[in-house]
Amino acid sequence: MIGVETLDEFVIRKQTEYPYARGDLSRLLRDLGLAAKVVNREVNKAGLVDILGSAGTTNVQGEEVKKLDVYANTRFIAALELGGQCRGVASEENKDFITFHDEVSKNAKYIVALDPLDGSSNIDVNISVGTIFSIYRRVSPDHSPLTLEDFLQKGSQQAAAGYIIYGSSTMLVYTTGYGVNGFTLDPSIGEFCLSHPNMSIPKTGKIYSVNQGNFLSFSEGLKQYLRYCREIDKPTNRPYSSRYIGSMVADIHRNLITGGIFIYPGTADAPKGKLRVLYECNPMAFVVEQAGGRATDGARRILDIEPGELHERTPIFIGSEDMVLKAEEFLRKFGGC
Ligand code: P6P
Repeated sequence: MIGVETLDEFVIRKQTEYPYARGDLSRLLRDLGLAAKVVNREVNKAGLVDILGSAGTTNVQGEEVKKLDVYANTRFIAALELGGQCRGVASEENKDFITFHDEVSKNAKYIVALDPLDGSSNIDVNISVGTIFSIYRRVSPDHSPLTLEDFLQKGSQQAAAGYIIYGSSTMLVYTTGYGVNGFTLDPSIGEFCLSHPNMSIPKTGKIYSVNQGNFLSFSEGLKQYLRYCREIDKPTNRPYSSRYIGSMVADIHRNLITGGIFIYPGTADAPKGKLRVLYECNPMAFVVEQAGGRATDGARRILDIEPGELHERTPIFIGSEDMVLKAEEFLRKFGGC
């Protein structure tokens, strides 16, 4: 019986494989793992304590903020500040980025972009939600206050990225650019344990994931692609199955394991779509690319986008490489994204 390897043990073992690593990133990843365990405890008992429902406020996106959103945001930011490896955070829940000014964090070389609780509209109905994180090295001079440029880096510059999915089990999945590994929380010992080493997304799949309620506002190219998904064609395993949870982390995590494509496109009213570059699309794109998949805005690689603002949005087509390429083919042929 091989022993389980915990996230902390894995991160330390991996660190020894990179002689230049001082352990800062390792400690930062462990800080995120700790916050995830604390948030998981609240998510798992959300129905039992007064933490459900709205906080009575709206966030910078104008979206109603659920109490668990606020709790998760507070916990992750606190863990990052206390951990001392992070100089500052950009969060979906905060209009501007936050700089940590304590003596230890002042020397930190990493910054984090965070969606503390993605899919929060699902909280009250007990459907999986997630946390998404993206880690960069700061580009402004060490010890100086952070600048917006530190956060507006291309996704290809990420040092690490990943997500936590609070579902039937709670998993932490991340990459540092050397493959993707998944850890399942064992509540009996309170540790994330390596359960999905070297994750690899199937080159194709049978699942397409998009909010078809918006079908009439989709481009002609996307409409044609969705018709293609629904056609009967045994040799290509069509019709595909439509699965849409309304929680990006849950939809993409499922496709990472089974194969599939997740699409949140632009529309006439919202040409850049809904999902944010910094703390949703970039980190998920890094993970999926590292697992052998593809992530574009319908044409351009997500990780090549130069963000112009903290909460910038982009259309996203992400998942099994062959499925994303096929969708792009329809967009080129019939127009749109
Ligand atoms: P819609 C959740 O609010 C979220 O940000 C993603 O997790 C999810 O994929 C998407 O929005 C759902 O948006 O417009 O289909 O409800």
